[in-house]
Amino acid sequence: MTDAIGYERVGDIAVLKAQNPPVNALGLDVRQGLVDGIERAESEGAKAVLIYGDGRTYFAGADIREFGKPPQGPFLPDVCTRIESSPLLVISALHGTALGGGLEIALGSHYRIAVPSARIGLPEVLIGVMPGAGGTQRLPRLIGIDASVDVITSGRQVGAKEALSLGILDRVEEGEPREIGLAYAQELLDQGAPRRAISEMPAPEAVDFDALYDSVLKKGRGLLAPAVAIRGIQACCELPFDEGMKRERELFMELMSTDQRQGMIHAFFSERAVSKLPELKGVEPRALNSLGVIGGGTMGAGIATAALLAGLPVVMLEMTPEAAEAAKGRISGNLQGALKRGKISQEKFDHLTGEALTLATDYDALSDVDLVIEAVFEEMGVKKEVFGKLDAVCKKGAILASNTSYLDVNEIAASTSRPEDVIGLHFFSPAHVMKLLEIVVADKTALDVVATGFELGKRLKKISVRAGVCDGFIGNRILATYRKAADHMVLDGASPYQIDKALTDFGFAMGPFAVADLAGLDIGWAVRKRKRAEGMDPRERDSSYMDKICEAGNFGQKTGKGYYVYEAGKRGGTPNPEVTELIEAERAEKGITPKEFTDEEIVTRYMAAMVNEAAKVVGEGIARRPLDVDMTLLFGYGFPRYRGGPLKWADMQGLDTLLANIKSYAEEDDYFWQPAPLLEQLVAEGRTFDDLNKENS
Ligand code: 3H9
Repeated sequence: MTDAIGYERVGDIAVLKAQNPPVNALGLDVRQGLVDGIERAESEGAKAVLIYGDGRTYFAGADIREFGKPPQGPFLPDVCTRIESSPLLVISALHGTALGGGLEIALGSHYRIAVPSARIGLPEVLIGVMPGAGGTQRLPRLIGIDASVDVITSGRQVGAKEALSLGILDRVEEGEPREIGLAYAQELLDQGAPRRAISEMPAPEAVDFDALYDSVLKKGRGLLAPAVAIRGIQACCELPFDEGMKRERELFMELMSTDQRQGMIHAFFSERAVSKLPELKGVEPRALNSLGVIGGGTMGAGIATAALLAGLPVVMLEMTPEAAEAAKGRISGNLQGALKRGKISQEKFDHLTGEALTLATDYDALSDVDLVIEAVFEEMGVKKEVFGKLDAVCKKGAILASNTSYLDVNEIAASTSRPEDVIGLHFFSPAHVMKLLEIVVADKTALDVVATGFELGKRLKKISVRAGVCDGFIGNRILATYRKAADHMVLDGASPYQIDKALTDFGFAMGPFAVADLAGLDIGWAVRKRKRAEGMDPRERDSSYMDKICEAGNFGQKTGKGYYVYEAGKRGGTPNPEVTELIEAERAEKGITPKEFTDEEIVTRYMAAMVNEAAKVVGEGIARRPLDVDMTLLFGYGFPRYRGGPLKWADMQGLDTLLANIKSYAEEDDYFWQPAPLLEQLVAEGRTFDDLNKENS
């Protein structure tokens, strides 16, 4: 037997204990150990077998790190079948999370008991595959089609209570898994309970699976796995069990070979790796028991809301008592949302808007907080004034953070007497909803201040990404570039609507022009005016058609008109014909003969601009690793998760093809399309961005 499964005998019961920390993933040793354990129990004359997990959980699923490598037997579906076909009574006792292959082992068992805190599920679609060890064949036999479709296509975790009512569990009981499992097994033996093999139960009646497939595919916005899983459930209804298992395996292997699976698994591991920076190993964060927020607009109120929900008391500083009250109103409004969705109780709501939140108009109120985040007007002079005041009142060791989205954090830090305590914490609006947090590390920021930034991110349940100082940090800098590529395509002949459509078809949550309408066109307009006033490089392409839309007071969604026209009460907008006319006029004025762009060309150029700038961001050390860029785009910019992120996508396309595209675009416009030195280097050395991830994690 392998060490991954412990074996003991308690009377007639053979006990198999999974011991493969941290999550008892079903790697080769565990699978082999389970088979060996069942065989030993049978040969030693045990009457029942109890399977449970040591440590924090039952099996959390197949070992995802084995995916993409040649599979080695015993395979998981065979292990489940071996367990089920044992003449002994097999009982699984669940705690922690019984997910994916873990739940499939439990479904191969004849009886299932769990502790109340256990959660079960088939989350395979969330990593781009589908249940591949009988999940689509056994679950529908046990709980029917509707509930199976819900559990399998959502990948959600189901609590023990619900799982009991669905019929997935036979019993829920407080206690240690070993103890409750042993007692249950003994009880079943005493009763002479029969072996219950789910594979022998009748399959549910078939439904219109084609229609179900189509609707699930549509809902997945390009993600294939949930729809393909429907075909597995279909096989359960239409084929005998053994053939259904074969069909499931084929479908599983089909998904296993897709780029989507690679993208999703890259996202899974990267979202865990992103906050683990080699330089922070062993660095203790500073104390973090209270937070100050300066400025109670949408952003400041969102940050305060997130902090309150995470259990941190907040001091909210505003200019006047009226403004402070208005800030409190915004925070209460945000928390109302949480209250309505049942995330917090009325009592908690009262506490968070009561004693946990202090309103202030005097900087002295911040003298004792551990960390202050300013979210005031985005102007260097204003920021420096705020930091000067903070420097004067905050206690020694307090962390002074700016929520700036593009200003120079080094310059802000230099305006204080304690630059080592200054950091950028760039939240995304609405800050209590958006998952991304850019932690902007300035030249002199102390390591334990960086560690505290990550600690804050963890408590607020954010995906925290380390960024260096530059205009726009990681996300907004890359956004500015791919947005420009889209603008250039508009001047050259594509319409904003075709571009938005091509990119949402690619999987983005929204296209760049719909995003601009949402963010407010006044932002881009102000940037264009500033850049023109500062003097633009003559080689840089500029466009002014949207200025006219803005001059007429149209700033996008908030005014009802921008690239699109919005009607009250309707989701999304329709193309604004004025924009099309203005674009045509500008092309004529500039002497541009518009050309046709295919959707594919649009995506190729847009992505090339994104990847090229991302490679510059990594090459300059603004992002430590390619995966930091990937997670920024995924969690802050609506990049499709199933493509892994721009640099994972680039690896899968082939970096040489990408570089060749960039070089061909540079023949038209060598100012905008300067290839990133890092990209050229990787191509020359035959390496990938993922190689860099591995070398730097
Ligand atoms: C499957 O089962 C397919 C089958 O149907 C068919 C096969 C033929 N493998 O998340 P955490 C690591 S597909 C390998 O930080 P938490 C994780 O990377 C699988 N490693 O803890 C991390 O490592 P590190 C279906 C795994 O408490 C450490 O464990 N199952 C796996 O916040 C701790 O994880 C799933 O998709 C794995 N399966 O959350 C479940 N799982 O310390 C995926 C975790 O080096 N897992 N690791 O960073 C999860 O959802 C969460 O990890 C879990 C724990 C809820 C279990």
